[in-house]
Amino acid sequence: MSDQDTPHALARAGPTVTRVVEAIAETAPEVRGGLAGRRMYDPEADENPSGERQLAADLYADELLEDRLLAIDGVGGYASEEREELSLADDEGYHVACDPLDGSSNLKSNNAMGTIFGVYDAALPAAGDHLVAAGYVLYGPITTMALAVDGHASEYVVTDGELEPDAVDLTIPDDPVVYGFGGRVPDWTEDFAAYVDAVEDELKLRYGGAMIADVNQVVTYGGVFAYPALESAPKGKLRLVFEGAPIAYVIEAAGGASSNGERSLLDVEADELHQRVPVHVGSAGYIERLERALD
Ligand code: P6P
Repeated sequence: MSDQDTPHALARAGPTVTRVVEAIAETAPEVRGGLAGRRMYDPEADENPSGERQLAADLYADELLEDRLLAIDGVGGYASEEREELSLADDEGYHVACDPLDGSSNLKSNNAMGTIFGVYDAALPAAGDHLVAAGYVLYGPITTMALAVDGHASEYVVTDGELEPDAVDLTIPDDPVVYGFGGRVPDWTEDFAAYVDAVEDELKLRYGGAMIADVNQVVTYGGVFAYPALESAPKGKLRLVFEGAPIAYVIEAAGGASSNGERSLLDVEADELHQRVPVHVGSAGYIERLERALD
């Protein structure tokens, strides 16, 4: 099948998943348009289930997505980083997990951020091997979506809420260029720090504080992103169900690899909805080296 005949990711999705992805794209202009007036912490909100203060923009995006996604026939549940419990619309159907505004702390500094989503064919919390689709909307200079369905990843430009295929076959380049590692250097474990010493001799630093913006650099240029286990936080910072597994699903569909330090993030059991996990994703060679370094 020639390239121009290769079906893009959304063309491989069934009717419900297609509607979920289209609804997230349709919501993107409203989310982006609502950011300017919502850069402050919501005075009524306290903290999200991970103990992080919530911006008005976090809650705004979360409410929009819950409303639009639970209205879709075939979607039984919605969960997000911003709310303690799962919202149920039906006792069957797909469960959609969202990080409504990943990297919202970048709003104050006007840097990139976005929405992460995962469509699970099981009740949440569920492991990444229950994902049937996953992706992220990136609010950068332009609004894009990276989407993976059935092991195939594509990139779209989102224009007025419509998806326009930009890269039908989204693949991590063979020659890695960039790296980005979260957490404070003194808080890295000795084994991870030794791995970084090698990587920083080979690649150049790209770290902006919003996972999907940093991951999108890795997808675009090749390399590795990690928010590793820390001495002060052995499980790292990022959430498995909302961030780690969906991003791993996209990265692995794009020909890369993921790891919690030992195995693919898609194979990590999900015992709690908001459980954290060390996240390492990117070019397969760097993930293999990471697992050897932490072994
Ligand atoms: P730090 C954003 O808050 C986030 O959850 C991820 O998007 C990002 O990778 C990480 O936290 C940034 O954390 O410690 O660098 O502020």
